[in-house]
Amino acid sequence: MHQFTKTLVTTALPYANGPVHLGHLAGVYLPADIYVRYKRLKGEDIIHIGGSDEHGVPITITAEKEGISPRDVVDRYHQMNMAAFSKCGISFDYYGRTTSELHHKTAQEFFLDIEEKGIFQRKSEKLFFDSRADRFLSDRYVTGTCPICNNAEANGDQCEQCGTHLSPLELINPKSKLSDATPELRETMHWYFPLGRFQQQLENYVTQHEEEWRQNVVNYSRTWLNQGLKDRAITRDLGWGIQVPLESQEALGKVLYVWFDAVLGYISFTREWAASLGQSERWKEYWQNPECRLVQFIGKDNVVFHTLMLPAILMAWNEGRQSGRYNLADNVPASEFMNFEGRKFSKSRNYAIYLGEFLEKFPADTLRYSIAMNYPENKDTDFSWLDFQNRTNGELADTLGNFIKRSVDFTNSRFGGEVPCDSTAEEWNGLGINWAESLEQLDLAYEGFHFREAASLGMDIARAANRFLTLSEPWKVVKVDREAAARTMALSLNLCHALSFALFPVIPETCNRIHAMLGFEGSIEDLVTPGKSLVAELLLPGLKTGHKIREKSEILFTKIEESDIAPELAKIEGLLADAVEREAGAEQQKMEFKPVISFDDFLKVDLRVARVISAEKVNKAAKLLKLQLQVGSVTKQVLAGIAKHYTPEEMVGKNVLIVANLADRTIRDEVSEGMILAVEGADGKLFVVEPQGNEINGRLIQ
Ligand code: B3M
Ligand code: ZN
Repeated sequence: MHQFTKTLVTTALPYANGPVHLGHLAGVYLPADIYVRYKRLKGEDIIHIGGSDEHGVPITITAEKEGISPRDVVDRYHQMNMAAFSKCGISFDYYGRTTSELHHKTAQEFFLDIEEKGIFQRKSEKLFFDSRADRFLSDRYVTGTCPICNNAEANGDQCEQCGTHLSPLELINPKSKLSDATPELRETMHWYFPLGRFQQQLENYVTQHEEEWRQNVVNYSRTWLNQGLKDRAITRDLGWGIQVPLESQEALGKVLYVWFDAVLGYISFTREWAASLGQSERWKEYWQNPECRLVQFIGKDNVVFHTLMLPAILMAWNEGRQSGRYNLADNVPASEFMNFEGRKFSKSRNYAIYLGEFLEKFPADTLRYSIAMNYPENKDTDFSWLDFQNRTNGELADTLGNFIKRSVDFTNSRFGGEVPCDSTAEEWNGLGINWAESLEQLDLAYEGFHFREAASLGMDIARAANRFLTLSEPWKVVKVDREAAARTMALSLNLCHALSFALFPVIPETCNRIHAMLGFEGSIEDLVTPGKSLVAELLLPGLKTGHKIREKSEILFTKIEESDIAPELAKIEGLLADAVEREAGAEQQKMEFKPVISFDDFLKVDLRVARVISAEKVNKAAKLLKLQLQVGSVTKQVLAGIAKHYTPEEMVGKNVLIVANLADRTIRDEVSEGMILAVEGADGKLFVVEPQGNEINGRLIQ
């Protein structure tokens, strides 16, 4: 394997349009921080770069909703999120913002370089325009009825009800969110990045890392690659963002697409970090140095932007360059999601626990520990208040806290606050822990991004230590065999010491307090020396005879009482009740009948029986089947949203009922020339209406 001498860690830039919640923390920021802190303890050269994503439609929509400017929105949430991260102990080396001057400059440099190489394409297309608001409407500004499930409030990019990705042009009865006007189509020109031009290079890149990357990361990337990479528009008609840096008329009013700019934020912020140290060229040691390993922590919904889009932009930049070439990510540890009391976090429904609010009530380390123990490494996990309470009380307070306090107190009361003797490796192993093995496992866990395992290993040591102290009963033994009690205390104190290092990346503040109780000045970070691994040295018996500990112990964790979490549980019940009500409301709405129509209106509907002669899935539309139907002597192609309920094979040969005179519609570049009828079962399963008998040519007798 490639020998790296440095590591650059980046974390996804949260949109500065709302407070970060525990889901964000669990998926991205805590794992990154644990990793970075561990590597720092090993004396490695590593930096953690993050910041706010301050452009794009999510910001302008929030601004419009609140009646304030986009600038106000980002100022507010940038500060708020930075403060919450800091309170949580997320130790960024730099936390930037994409509205900074240097970031604008960096993104524009990239745009110009790629433009000058002639890589971009320009394409004119018709997009929705709101003439009342005098603006082009990007996807999220259009709402309308979903062509697949009939949800009347589908967004222009996606229908939340059925999950289908849509384009605004596919919506039925589109409306502008800005003015409620029916938008019109207007021609506009945009710059496109031809991802397909890099198809082969990107395939090689993914293949190279296939062994190392998580399965979900490889899968998402492969799915895109297998479908063939398409051109992507990288400019928008929007008043908020980074200007397209060209003088020409056609660039007027156009900004870079937020994802094009945001992924470059990692680079700009590293430059700003270097400048803040007064070493303005130092960022190159991290970005343009093959000996630096790039690790990008993200959530699973951001995978392709990091494994395909950013790499393609960097490949375009690197093209034709001997020097000044950028590194591509070596690993992209994308997490699954952490749910909250069995449901998805949802900012729009306010179903979330916000990090800042949480930390006003409970200490950061209790949260860090609970979340590390529920790290969504390769499957979705759940955060619940009860689990949080149990872990804090049972594991942190009763096991770890209790062990440390008893060790310190008893040494003070019976051994004058000094380590009474040295301990030996044999004694350590007598605890049932093979020390060398534990060290290796811990290293593999932290280095391999298995943070739940790392935290568990630490807690296992605490459990074994606590049990050892209890069973050794030094408070009794000291009366008959002082030397034996001394050995117990020496070993216990050394275990406290070892624990303060083993668990430091997960619960740093607590470990620093243990460090202080053991009689050290300053914090554990102060011991870090470049090139010298504290882990290797200090996880072994390190406190020698005569080492003075602090006279006073402290309680590391206060137990969480039922009354502490009762208001939180009540709040969730309220939120859950709201959700259930909303769902019931939606159900009710479905049962309301549509306005009465005349008999003549009904006769306009031409219902026919048809036979399915072939059926297949539709690319990129998980819900759709493409059916070829025999209707009398004619064949028709119909797209039906039933792929979740029937396989193509099951459909072939069926008689179905269709509306044969419905106007054609184009969905996913495919024409649909009718609609088949289906009914919905109680659990949402669809059943197509299947007329019985062999007569399929007949018109339905109405
Ligand atoms: N802001 C999306 C998100 O918050 C986006 C990530 C940018 S990473 C360059 O999920
Ligand atoms: Zn839908």
